[in-house]
Amino acid sequence: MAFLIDLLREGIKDTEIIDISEKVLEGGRISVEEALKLYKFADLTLLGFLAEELNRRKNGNKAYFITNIQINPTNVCIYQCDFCAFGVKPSDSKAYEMSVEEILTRIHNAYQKGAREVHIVGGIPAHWDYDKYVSLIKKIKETFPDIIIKAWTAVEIHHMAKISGKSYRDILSELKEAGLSALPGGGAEVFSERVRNLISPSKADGKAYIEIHKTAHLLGIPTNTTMLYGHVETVEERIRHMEEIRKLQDETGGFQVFIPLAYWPEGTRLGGKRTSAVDDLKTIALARIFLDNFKNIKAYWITLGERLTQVALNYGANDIDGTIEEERVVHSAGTDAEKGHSKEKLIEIIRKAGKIPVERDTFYNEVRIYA
Ligand code: V47
Ligand code: SF4
Repeated sequence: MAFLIDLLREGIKDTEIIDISEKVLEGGRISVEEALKLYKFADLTLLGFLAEELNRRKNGNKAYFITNIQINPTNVCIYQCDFCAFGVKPSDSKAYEMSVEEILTRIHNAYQKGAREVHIVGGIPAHWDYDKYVSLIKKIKETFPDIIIKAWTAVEIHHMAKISGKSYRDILSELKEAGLSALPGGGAEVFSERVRNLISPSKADGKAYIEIHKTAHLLGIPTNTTMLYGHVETVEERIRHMEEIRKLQDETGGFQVFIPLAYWPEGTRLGGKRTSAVDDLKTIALARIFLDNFKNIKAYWITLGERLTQVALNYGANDIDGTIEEERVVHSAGTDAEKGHSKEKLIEIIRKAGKIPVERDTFYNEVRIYA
């Protein structure tokens, strides 16, 4: 350790950056201000070095993937967030809704190929009642008892509360009873009120998102969590977002993984530019350094593409998500990644990044190590 710190002192002129780096290497928790300094003034290579050192202490040389299927049951959505090219009005020529039979057939096909998780996230149509959300979970669980269901974001849970008059607690308990095992992390965007008012003023806000995840944790439902970055937010707003997440994790320990989602602008009302690779890597690295109470940081291959995902696995990330089969949300906004990948391809992506591929389940239990 002393050797690493001496090395830093030799290479870096800025004493504040050296002090923060020393704190990180000694396992200390950095403040919002320190994180902001690191993002603004530390080299990308220094951030990567610090993040990867912390990652290796927690995860060794392993990187995770899962054999799963993502289902986006409908793109019809009452909210129309400005950053989203997926959600459309019912009258739109691109509008679709899968029948329950179609959803079951898709899951059946993926199950035949070894899928152990179904991840459900979609639009929020006005005509779905509360029972539709619960009965879909029940039907999937009855048909595929050993598949794990990770479904409905906090935005959907908040909407269910509005249309049913039930509490978050009752809704999550009923979904759990029906067969839901985990919540995905979508819908977090950036918690700042300023940002929410600009990009998605009417859906569940940051406070509701945190309350729903906390309620899930207290009911024994683990959850994932995200941050959509690279649109109108400042770097400080990103770090404050991660601070809220770090606080709840201290309280409950119920988050399994943090997933920074790079914004894709094509076809959105918000427009703008794609994030740069440097910003993507800095954001992943900073998440690893700032979120000292997280074991897992995901480099989502759908938003980063295969090559940058490989670099991210050496900048603090230890997970790349899964086989997916057919992703539609980020593909509507122009990502050039494939729609899904075979398990063999994910193993190759991880191996070529210099890491040991490990197949995991939804809860990050190791299923098979591909040494
Ligand atoms: O909530 C929407 C984001 C999320 C765009 O929990 C966009 O394991 C980029 O949350 N550019 C849905 N992103 C996906 C999601 C997710 C994905 C993978 C794994 C997990 C997990 C969760 O996609 C939405 C929104 O934040 N999104 N539009 C866009 N233009
Ligand atoms: Fe609807 Fe979700 Fe897209 Fe917003 S991000 S428009 S809530 S599908």
